[in-house]
Amino acid sequence: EILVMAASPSMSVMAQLEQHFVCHHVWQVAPDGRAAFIAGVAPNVRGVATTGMAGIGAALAAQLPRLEIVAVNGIGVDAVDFAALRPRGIRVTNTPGVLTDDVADLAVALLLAAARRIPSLDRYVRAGQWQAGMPVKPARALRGKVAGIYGFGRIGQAVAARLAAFGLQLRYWQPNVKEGVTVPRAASLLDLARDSDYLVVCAPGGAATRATVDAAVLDALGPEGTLVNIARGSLVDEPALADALADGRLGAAALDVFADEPSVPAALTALPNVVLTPHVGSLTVETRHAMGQLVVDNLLAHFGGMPLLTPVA
Ligand code: 8YV
Repeated sequence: EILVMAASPSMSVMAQLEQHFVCHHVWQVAPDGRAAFIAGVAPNVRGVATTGMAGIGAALAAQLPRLEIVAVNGIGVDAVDFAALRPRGIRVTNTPGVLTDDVADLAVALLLAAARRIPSLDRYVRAGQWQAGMPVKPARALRGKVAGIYGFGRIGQAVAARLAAFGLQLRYWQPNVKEGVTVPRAASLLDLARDSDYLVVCAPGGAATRATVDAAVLDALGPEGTLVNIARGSLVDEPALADALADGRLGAAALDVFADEPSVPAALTALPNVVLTPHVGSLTVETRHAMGQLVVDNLLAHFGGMPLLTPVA
């Protein structure tokens, strides 16, 4: 029996889960009834299929005495409480690789949307301001500018490859040196921000990166700088970001992820120089199918006594 925390948009994935497992669909239950629902089925649950954002906390894990595997439908495992799972030998899988291109595409789309002010120009056209002859301020060209990539894993490198085609110069920073790449590494995150016109956050969430994009980093990025975040909201000091944008100490921000999803601070939604999307980096038909298939295949491998396809070390 498995707990399914969220629906997959892939019908085939949902059908396969139903075919192979007794599924308890937590997402079908109204939020205020979920605790009782889980308590009712908990004794027989041996697997959990969850999202990158929801993960699994210590409280839920403690409720599931027969839990063997947690299959995360995402790359980020920052919401998985490994301290609660490891002593019990509970295995964790995620979905690396299959979402890289779509997440990188969204990072570039957000960067372009902020740079060319597409959302506010869309509002301008719809509001009839073009016909009214209202002036449009010219944007800044991308070519020759510097994009700094914070976190140079699969997604960071895919973002860099795309941005190179726009004539942007590239730098990256992460704590460990990436071997075999031609993009230069900055000496620190602060240096990366200082050198960059665009800072693209592609690093994992979790305690090690929490609020590392702080007021000092945002000030280093500066009044002509733009922050793009497709990783986790936890990496950014959100109140400091809203202040920097409101004061004009930071030029713009384009954000797919937030500290406390699905709430987005009013201080951000009120600003015109902010582009917002609701955590949709991997939300394409193709990628969500591939992610869901990995969830299914990892669960089948585990319960079939086979090696996991994509275990988290
Ligand atoms: C999804 C994600 O939002 O991969 C991740 O870490 O955050 C996203 O792909 C989520 O995990 C979908 O289940």
